[in-house]
Amino acid sequence: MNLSTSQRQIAVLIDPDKTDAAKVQQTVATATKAGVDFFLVGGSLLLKNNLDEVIAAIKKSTRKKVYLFPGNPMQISPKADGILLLSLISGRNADLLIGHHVQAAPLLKQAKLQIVPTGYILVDSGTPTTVSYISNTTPVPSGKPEIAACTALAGEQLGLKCIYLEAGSGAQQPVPKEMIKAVRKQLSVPLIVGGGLRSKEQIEQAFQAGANVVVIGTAIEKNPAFLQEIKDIQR
Ligand code: 1GP
Repeated sequence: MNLSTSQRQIAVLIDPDKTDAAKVQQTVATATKAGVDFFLVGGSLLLKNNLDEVIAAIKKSTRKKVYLFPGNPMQISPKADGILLLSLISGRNADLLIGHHVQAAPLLKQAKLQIVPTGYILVDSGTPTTVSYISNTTPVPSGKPEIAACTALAGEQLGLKCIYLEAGSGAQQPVPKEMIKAVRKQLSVPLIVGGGLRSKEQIEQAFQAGANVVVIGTAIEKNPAFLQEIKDIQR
């Protein structure tokens, strides 16, 4: 993955539970034509156990890179190009800070994936999201940009290579622009923003506030035609 603070990239999140091999090929082909930069694959549960199959289908439809965005340590596939190795630095759940990483380490080494050490910051979006429930952690209050900024800075000081500000998949409200700005001001590593982005304006606003990557999942699952609007996004 070529993450950089001077770029504005769009990533599409594919949840393998919400698609199948045929459907995903169509989505990915359309997304590639629309100028999407790379794909993330992962979900909270993976009820269908189809991770390898979905990544193989994506790879048939695009030459863009595919990165794992794992909801748990079982979601590792050597078919991907790399992995966002997430440490949930906004929470105080030891398993999500380091425990799962220990369990996954030997498998990850064998898989020879590009590893992107990522500080994952969960932000309150008004109502509980799957990630807040499953992670059993308290999100950063949305009106406290300074907490998010200090958390991101601590992550960078610990050596993490990027920060992901996450409102949660399907969030009612995306991460506020004031929080993106405050985090961007403190950071020198790339900033990924996702969760609840469902309009062209919200995505442009996230870029203007300082996001280097925006991640879109639910809006495309619900309305694949939204990919047409992505073409026109000001970057
Ligand atoms: C979730 O940030 C991603 O981890 C994408 O969220 O599904 O709300 O677009 P949405």
